[in-house]
Amino acid sequence: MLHASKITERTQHFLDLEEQYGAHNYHPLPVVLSRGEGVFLWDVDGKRYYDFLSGYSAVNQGHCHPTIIRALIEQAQKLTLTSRAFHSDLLGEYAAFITDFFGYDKVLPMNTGVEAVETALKLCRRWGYAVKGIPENQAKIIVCANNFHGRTLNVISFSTDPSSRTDFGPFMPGYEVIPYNNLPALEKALQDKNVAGFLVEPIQGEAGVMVPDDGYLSKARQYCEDADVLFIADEIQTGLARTGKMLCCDHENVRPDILILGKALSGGTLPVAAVLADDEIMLTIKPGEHGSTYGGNPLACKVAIAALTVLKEENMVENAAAMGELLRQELKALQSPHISTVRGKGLLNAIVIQHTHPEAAWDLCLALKENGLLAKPTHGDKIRFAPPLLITAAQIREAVQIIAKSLETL
Ligand code: IF1
Repeated sequence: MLHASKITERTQHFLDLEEQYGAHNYHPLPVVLSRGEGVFLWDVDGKRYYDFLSGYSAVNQGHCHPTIIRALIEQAQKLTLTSRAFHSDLLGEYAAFITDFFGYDKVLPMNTGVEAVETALKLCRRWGYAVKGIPENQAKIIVCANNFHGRTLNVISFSTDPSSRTDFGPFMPGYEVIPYNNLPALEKALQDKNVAGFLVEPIQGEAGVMVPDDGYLSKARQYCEDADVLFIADEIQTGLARTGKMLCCDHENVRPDILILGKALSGGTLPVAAVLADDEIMLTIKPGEHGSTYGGNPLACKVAIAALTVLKEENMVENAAAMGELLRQELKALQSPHISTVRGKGLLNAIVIQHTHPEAAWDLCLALKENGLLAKPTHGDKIRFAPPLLITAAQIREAVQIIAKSLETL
C-alpha cells in the first residue's frame, strides 16, 4: 500500500487492536486520533491535521467546543438520565427551545440519526391513516435513488446501494424509489392516492454531495402539498449551518412538514437526534406507541441547547456560506488536471477525481493525510471536503495548499 511505510509502530499497535477485536464493517484511513480542538485533530504520534470530514458533519461547531463541553460536564455531574417514565427539568426547556428555534409546534427526541428517520417514517404512516384516510396497511412513502438515511433493516429496505442491502433481506414493503432531482418522476409517483410522504435529502451527501437543481426542493414541496402528501426532509447531514443556511431547505424557503435532525445537534459529543413537526402530525402518535430509553435525556437536552446556541452566537451560518465560496473558488483556481468537478453548498463540498486508476481518490486521501489534512473518499472517485464551520479564510488557504501539494503525487 502507498505510504504504508509512514505508519509508526505506535499507530500500528492501535490499528492491530481494532483489526483483531473489532468487527470489520469499516475501512478507515490508517490514522489513529487522540485529540481534537476546533478545526484540528491530532494523532497518537502528536501529528496535527485539518479535519475536512467533521465526523460527517457531526462536528460543525468544531472539536471539543468549550461551550458544549462545559454544558456536557456540568449536566453530567447533576443528572444524566431519567427515562421517559418520569419528567426531567430539562426536557420541557429543550422542547420549548428547539421548537422555537426551528418554528414547529412539537419535537420528538431520539438518539441516532437513523432512529429519527424511523420516527419520521412511522409518524408519516400514522398521519396517512389517521388524517389522510389511507386504507389500512396501504400507505406508501416515496424516496430517492442513491439515498442515504441510515442502516436499520427498514431504512436499507429502500436503499439502492448494493453494499448496504446485499444479503440483508427480506425487506420492508411500502416504499417507491424515484430518481433524485427529477420533478416529473415525483409528479407521476404522487398520483397514487395511497402516498403518505416524500422523504428527501436536500443535498445527497453519501451519493457524493449531489446538489439538486435550483427550484427542485421548492417545487417538490409544492407538488407534495397539492397531493396532500407530507414533505419530509432528512437534514441530518445538511442541516445546522453546514450548507450556509441553518437548514439546507432554507435556500429555497421550504418548510418541511417533518424535519429530521441529528449529528451536529450535539456538536459531536453524543448521539442526539430530533424530529420536528406540527400538532396535526405529531399528535397522531399517542403515549406508549413510540419512544426510546435515552431519547430526550437531560444530558442530551442540555448539550443540544448549547450546540444550537453556539451555531447562532458564533455566526456559523454566515461563516459556512463565505468559507464555502472561498474553498470552491480556491479549489477551482488550482486548475488541477486531476480534479474534474468541484461542487457543493456552504461547507458541504466534494471534488471528483479524474481517475487514472480506481484507487486514485483513496491514494489522494493518503497523500492528504501525510501532508496534514484528513478527508474520506466516497463512491470511489469523490472526496468530501467538509471542515468544521469555524474555519477561517487563512486556514482555508493553507488547507488548499495542502490539497495542491497532495494532488502532485497522483
Ligand atoms: C456511517 C454516509 C454520511 C445521513 C443522513 C441519516 C443518517 C446519516 C442524510 C443516519 C448518516 C453517516 C453515517 C456514517 C457515515 C455518514 C455518512 F457516508 F454513510 F452516508 F454522512 F454521508 N441521514 N450518515 O448522512 O444517521 O444513524 O448514523 O446517526 O459510518 O455509517 P446515524
